[in-house]
Amino acid sequence: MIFYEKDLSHWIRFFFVFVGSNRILRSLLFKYHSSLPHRRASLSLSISNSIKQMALPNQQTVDYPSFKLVLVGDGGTGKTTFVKRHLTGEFEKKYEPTIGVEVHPLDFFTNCGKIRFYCWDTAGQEKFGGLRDGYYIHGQCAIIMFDVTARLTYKNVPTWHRDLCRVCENIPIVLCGNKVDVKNRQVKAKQVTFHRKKNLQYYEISAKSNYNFEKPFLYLARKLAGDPNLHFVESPALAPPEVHIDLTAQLQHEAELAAAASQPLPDDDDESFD
Ligand SMILES: Nc1nc2c(ncn2[C@@H]2O[C@H](COP(=O)(O)OP(=O)(O)OP(=O)(O)O)[C@@H](O)[C@H]2O)c(=O)[nH]1
Ligand SMILES: [Mg+2]
Repeated sequence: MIFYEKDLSHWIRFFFVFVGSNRILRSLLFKYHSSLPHRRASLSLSISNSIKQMALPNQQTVDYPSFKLVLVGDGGTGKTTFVKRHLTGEFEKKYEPTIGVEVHPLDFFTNCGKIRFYCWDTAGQEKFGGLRDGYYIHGQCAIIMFDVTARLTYKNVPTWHRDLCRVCENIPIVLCGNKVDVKNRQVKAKQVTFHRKKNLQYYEISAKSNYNFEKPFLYLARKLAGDPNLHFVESPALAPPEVHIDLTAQLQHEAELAAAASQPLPDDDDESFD
């Protein structure tokens, strides 16, 4: 009997591995999903265990609220570095290099209880893109990342946003400008205006120094819970900072960002920014 159960689970696993590695089957599955009426993210924490239906094979599900978070942006902007700062998120990572995504379960402790983000860290580079939009299906919130030291990565933000919104309508999205620890940044805080046009939240972050690490997650948790007062009661265990940020200079950037927010939006800033 024990043998039989082991055998059965072996075959089930084999089946999922086979399906997981079969691109044709996956794309058929994607087309099927795309044809379904879109499932909107609910604004209540209580519904969130619906993520169980979307967890990857052999991924552990939990009995507290959990949400699928899609992380997109150009290659090299620091998406993987960012999610890997959260140390406990590493314990059950699922890596599928053939289809270009890693899923990390990241837990946070709020005054309303524990919350989990299944963080779908997608490949930014075209050649490793895998299913691309296929990973966005059932996304309940998202982070779009660019690199403040590489202008092109900011210029490409509208494309990531458009592709994401085609699959996931009306989900809360945070735009993150990463690597603000670098002195000679190419995208100044006041030049970042895309979030204002699309009603996104924007944060300046530095994955390597942990600067503002929690901010995007807190914003998304509040939106998903429909509770603007939700707060974290415990800091997640983070990897020690690899670099240190010049806080005085960064506060200056943040002040410029705040000042720019009260200025009228440029007409076609996406095109004129180069
Ligand atoms: N200075 C600095 N470098 C960073 C930071 N975050 C990431 N990097 C570096 O940027 C490079 C790319 O980081 P990744 O995390 O692999 O980028 P990615 O967005 O996951 O790239 P793809 O997987 O190709 O989409 C690495 O060399 C990181 O060390 C940061 O906050 N500051
Ligand atoms: Mg990566």
